[in-house]
Amino acid sequence: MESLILELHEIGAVKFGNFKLKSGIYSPVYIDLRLIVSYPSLLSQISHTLISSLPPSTSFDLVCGVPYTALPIATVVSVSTNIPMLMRRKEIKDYGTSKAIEGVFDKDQTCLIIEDLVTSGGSVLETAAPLRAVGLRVSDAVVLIDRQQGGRENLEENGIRLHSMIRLTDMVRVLREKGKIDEGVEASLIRFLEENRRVSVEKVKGEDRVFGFKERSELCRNPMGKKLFEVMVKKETNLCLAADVGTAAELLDIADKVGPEICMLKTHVDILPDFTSDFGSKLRAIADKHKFLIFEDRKFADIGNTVTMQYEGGVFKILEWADIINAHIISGPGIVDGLKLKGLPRGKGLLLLAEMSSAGNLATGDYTAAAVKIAEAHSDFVMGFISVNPASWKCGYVYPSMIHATPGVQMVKGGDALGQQYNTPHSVITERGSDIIIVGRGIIKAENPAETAHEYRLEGWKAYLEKCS
Ligand code: 5BU
Repeated sequence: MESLILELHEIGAVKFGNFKLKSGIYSPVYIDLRLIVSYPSLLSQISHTLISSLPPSTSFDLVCGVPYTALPIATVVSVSTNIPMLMRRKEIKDYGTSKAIEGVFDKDQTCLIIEDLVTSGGSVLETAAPLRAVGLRVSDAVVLIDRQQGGRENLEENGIRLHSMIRLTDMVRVLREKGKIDEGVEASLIRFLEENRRVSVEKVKGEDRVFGFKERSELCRNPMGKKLFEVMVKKETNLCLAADVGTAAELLDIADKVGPEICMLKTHVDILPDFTSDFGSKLRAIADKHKFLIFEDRKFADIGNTVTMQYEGGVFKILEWADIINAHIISGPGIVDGLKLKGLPRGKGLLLLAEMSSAGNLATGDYTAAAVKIAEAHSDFVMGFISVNPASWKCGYVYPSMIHATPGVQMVKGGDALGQQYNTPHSVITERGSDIIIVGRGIIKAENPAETAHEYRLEGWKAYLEKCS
């Protein structure tokens, strides 16, 4: 290890001074491992040592390097161990097959992530998300240098064990012992690490670009989530109409009028006095005509066994016609298992209620974080969340494949007499970090709902484009 550290210093991959990092903080040390491609024997030595430094209990079927610096390391590891490699695309092409993960794999295989340097762990998580989204297991990551600034803890919280070959403090100690740096530099580095013990993933990611809907559709494991992203991109709309009208006849009428403007139509089927068994097929015909998805806002909340019956049976037979449903997590993850049992074989999707829009609601903090955990453990069926302010969530990294839909939206901020709270489309999409605006009375009570829907659609989409740029 000593000779490796000395060689990295020798080639100028480790520099001391005052450097501005991606997170905005100043560091007395800068490490640039991109150089190693110019030193084949060093690259080979690093790759061999990385793999032999793993605990013997670490098992994996595939390796994947975090782009770009770790790609050559992963390649050498793959060639020398004969373990197949995958590649994660940073930019997803919009032609050809447009895959986020290149290479051959089976679902449920385990993939080891290889990285050159870890600070917060944000880059490892960005690679873990699309790997997990296609059904691979990611439980370990191996890194050449750990800057000891919270990466290990941030990754642990996301179910990834970090194995590091060299810790920054060890590297600095060796360099000082070998007379490459003096005690003052070592002391300033130790002070720096004390002061910057934990760089949050958000801080580092804050400077990263926002994933676009097209890219995110490639990351979806749930087919309905993928479809929704695709509809949004194709129709250029992130508007969902909450069709809370008095009768089924009125609902079908407004669905046809507003259909061209929306990506999704939200129903409360149990408020329709004239519901008949052909309601579903009539609404489906309109949805197919205008290419939007149907979301029944049923808010399931019971135990797994009961919700299977509520979903499939009764008068409404929601499973037959709704593309998307939602559920509270108050009863625990069994509710997702129950709904999944019926919905997944038919390609349906589920939104979990992570937050609510009404004043004084209890879906906050740890409850919201629990919804995220459950969603990520069931990302084959859960396509996203009902969210109100996902930008404020303190639960760390949320898969970009998860879609956020937000109710409580009107052109002006305010509320109703029964606790509903409204935010504007712009604030919901840009400041609050959501993807879809759900608008009810703002459209259905307007004089001309189709025209008003058009205005909401423009506002919502403009805000999305602004966020991307
Ligand atoms: P409004 O007319 O835009 O206030 O209608 C909002 C719709 O969204 C309505 O159908 C509610 O049932 C639904 N909703 C909500 O307002 N707040 C929530 O937290 C959830 C759903 Br979940």
